Amino acid sequence: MLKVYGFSKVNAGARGNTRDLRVLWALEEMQLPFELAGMDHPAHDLNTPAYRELSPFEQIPAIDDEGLRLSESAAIVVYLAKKSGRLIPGDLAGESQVLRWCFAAMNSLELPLMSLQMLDWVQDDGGQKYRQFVLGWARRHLGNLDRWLEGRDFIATDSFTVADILMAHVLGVVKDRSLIEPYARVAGYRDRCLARPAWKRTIENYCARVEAA
Ligand SMILES: N[C@@H](CCC(=O)N[C@@H](CS)C(=O)NCC(=O)O)C(=O)O
Repeated sequence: MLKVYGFSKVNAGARGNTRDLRVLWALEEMQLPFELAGMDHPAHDLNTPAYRELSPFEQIPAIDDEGLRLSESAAIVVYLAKKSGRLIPGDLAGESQVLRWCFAAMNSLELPLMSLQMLDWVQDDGGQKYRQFVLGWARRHLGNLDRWLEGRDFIATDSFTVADILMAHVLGVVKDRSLIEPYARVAGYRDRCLARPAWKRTIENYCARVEAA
């Protein structure tokens, strides 16, 4: 049985936004059976030699599928898509488009958006020059994403794929709504993905299960 390592307890600020949700959402879309291993972050469940075998950076999510051990949310959702034959096209050209947008979500978008969020967490007033730079970087990529979305419902192909799970999650965890709202197609795309019944079930189950530390 596929085993998924997700949080059972995590700090209140992160609860509801963590990256195990990407994997849980993909599994819900694919209707694949799995067993959940709940990990308590404050109790240091991630900082053991056994868990490091699965996840070298001691992070969530990770999976163990009958001995196939994988970390990195993007690698996991692509693996699950290929395993199930769902949420990824079967041909090389279509698969490449999905991979392209998985990388774009994890790199071109998550990097500036997460960096901005972290700068706001640390509230380092001396970092204003750097913050302005990162803000410009984020806005440039959001603007380009907005243009790409013209006439498109989904990011990589005509139908919903695992690239949309990653991209919608990256956009959805941005706390500062005013950052995304000027990009109407990006905001509409995010809302369209997050309105999917499988996401709603995923986040509901997560909130019922995961404790806030
Ligand atoms: N690139 C990794 C990042 C994983 C990650 O940052 N996980 C966070 C939770 S969302 C984590 O486990 N944080 C706990 C820690 O670093 O101690 C992925 O996409 O899976």
